[in-house]
Amino acid sequence: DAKKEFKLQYGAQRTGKRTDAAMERWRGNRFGQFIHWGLYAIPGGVWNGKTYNYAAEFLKSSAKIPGSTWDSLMYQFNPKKFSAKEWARMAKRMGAKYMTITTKHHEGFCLWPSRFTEFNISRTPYGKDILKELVDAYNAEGIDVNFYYSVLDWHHPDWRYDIKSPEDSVAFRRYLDFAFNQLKELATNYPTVKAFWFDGTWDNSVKKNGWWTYEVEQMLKQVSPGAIVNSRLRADDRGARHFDSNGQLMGDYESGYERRLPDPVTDLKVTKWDWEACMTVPENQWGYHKDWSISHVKSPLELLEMLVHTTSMGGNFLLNFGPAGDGSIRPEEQRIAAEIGSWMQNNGNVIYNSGYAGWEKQDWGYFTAPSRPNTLNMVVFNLPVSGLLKVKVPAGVKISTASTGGKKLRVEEIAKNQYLVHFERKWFAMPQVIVLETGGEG
Ligand code: FHN
Repeated sequence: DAKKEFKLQYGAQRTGKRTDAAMERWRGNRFGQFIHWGLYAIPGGVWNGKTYNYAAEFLKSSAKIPGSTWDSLMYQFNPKKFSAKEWARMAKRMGAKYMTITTKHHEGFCLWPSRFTEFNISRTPYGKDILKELVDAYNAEGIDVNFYYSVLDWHHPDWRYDIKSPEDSVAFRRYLDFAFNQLKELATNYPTVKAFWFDGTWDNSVKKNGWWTYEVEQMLKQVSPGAIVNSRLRADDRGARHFDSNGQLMGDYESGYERRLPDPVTDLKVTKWDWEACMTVPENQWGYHKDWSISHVKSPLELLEMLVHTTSMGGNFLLNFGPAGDGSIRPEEQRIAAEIGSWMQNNGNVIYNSGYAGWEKQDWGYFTAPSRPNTLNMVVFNLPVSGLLKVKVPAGVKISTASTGGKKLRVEEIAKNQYLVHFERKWFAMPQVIVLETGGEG
């Protein structure tokens, strides 16, 4: 049955993964820190004494706050405890290799002194270019910086959710020019930026203007050679998002996994392309919320398991932090960074430059494949009480050795394509890594 191919002007630009150095670096980084910071950090989910349980960065809409009231929060933005260097050091200790920051979230407030709107950092009591401080501090720690940009904009008068009249179309065209100019400004003024992370692109207005998403992608790559763009930006001629109407990924990597991960058994299709999952610590809070008792707060180990799970399927993991309005980072987030970091310090090699092994998912945890041939890592989260780990290998593959921390473990072939690795009968506080050396047919 012949599948209909659509002729598209604004569809995917490429089939298969990008293989240039910038993309290899992005892929090898594997672990990133997401930062949501804006005016919403000041009220932190609480308005006139009332706590709103929905996402703190949506407070303006949940508490039905008039635009002018919300916008005047700008005159309170003065983060006395902010230190870009401390944030960057914390990210470094956690093992993050890149950081993605909200230059502008849905509220429309800009963390950089944009010449296209007055609703920006330069008009706050803080006054300085906080984005530049962050870029410099993170880059100095060797961490790549990427820019999050919300196309949806609650502040701009020309933003439209849909185009229902000629007036809408004229206004929205002005908005698209504004956003294009802002993005060009970001790419020009912060030349070390590595990637652009688009959000707020799901409305009909954007879907009806796929050409614009295409042109933005082209422009960013011209101004900032090597720039990487997420699939969330893109819509094609027919309004298809992420994947074009012919099923091809648009942008450089897939960014649809939000607060969820692909299933390691049934969603293996993701291993065919680059992808990134973004994750919150509480259930659904990206910006700072004062009260974290309103939902489950993930533990460092739950998050670490998600990082390993993501690596095992060839994806990047972007873990969100929501600093407070005063620029401090809450103790829960600091603990997460410290605990993940202590494990990453010894075991980061099973994450960085590692990916999908092509072996079946097994009960004790995850495989990750380093770039070195004939080597695989087992990252053990669920150690059986017997201390014996069953390893099912693909047909024709042999395990020659298994070791942990340089110490050899006994490996026993117990059936066709099945081995037993004799590990310890002991309780471990953190996941253990076993390195397998494998051989081919023989
Ligand atoms: O509405 C936003 C949300 O605040 C947050 O920025 C996330 C991050 O992926 N994106 C949107 C929801 O998809």
